[in-house]
Amino acid sequence: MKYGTLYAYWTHEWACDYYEIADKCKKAGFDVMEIGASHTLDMSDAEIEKLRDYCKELGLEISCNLGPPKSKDISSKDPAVREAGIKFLIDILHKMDKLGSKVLIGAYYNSWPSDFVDVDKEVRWKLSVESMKRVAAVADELGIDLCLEVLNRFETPLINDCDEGIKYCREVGHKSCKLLLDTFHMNIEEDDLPEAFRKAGSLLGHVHVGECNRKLPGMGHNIPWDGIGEALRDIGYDGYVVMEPFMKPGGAVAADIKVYRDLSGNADEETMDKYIADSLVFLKSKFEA
Ligand SMILES: [Mn+2]
Repeated sequence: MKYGTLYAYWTHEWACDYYEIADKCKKAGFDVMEIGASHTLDMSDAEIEKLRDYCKELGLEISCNLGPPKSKDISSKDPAVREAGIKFLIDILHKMDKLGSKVLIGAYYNSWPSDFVDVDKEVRWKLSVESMKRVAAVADELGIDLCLEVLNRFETPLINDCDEGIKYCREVGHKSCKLLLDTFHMNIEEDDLPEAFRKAGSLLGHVHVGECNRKLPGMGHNIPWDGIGEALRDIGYDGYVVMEPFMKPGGAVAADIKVYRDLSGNADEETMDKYIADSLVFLKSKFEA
């Protein structure tokens, strides 16, 4: 397993300086930096190559995290919106190919954050699967994994637990179509977290880790880290394990994630750096046993 964090741990806005973040990831001991996938579309090929080479030199791999806007929802009943969404995803895959990034994660089987205006699940599910088949054909060719994130009921009506995720992947039926399980969402929806990881088995393509309130792994007491580590070892999981902590209020990140209090104990930047490095040591002690 390789360990990483979402870049937004250190930012209040979704935009950031990835060179600065890459240095912080490296300093904390990570192997993976998770970036915002849509940012790759704003980068020229030269900028993509520069970031790729910089991360390579640091020994950092890159995963890409995506929440598409409503205008690019591949489950939309509007064919023009679906087409725009499919093109958006395929354009990102080609940028990722240039970046050397092999994992596109997120709930891009619909838009995010979902507004729950149209919860006609059966119809939107079918439209989403048909759209995803076209995206997955490109991902197959490029050797990029589409790791679809199972979200809790407050963030999407479409895929809320591991069973639904498995069903969706099977309907898409492409080798690139895999699952992302996130302990924060699972804590709300699954009966048994380690058992859900076992059920996902070889379909598991990516893991997000965090406590039930999105603090760093090791800061709480509700997530069964020992059992999850055991399940991941049992299924032979060798992908990325990426932290997705959100502990600070303020800015667009906190607004989208709904963080309205400081969960860090008003930590300064130095303390935040120490928290995440300590969390990585904790996580490895549970997962690498
Ligand atoms: Mn997540």
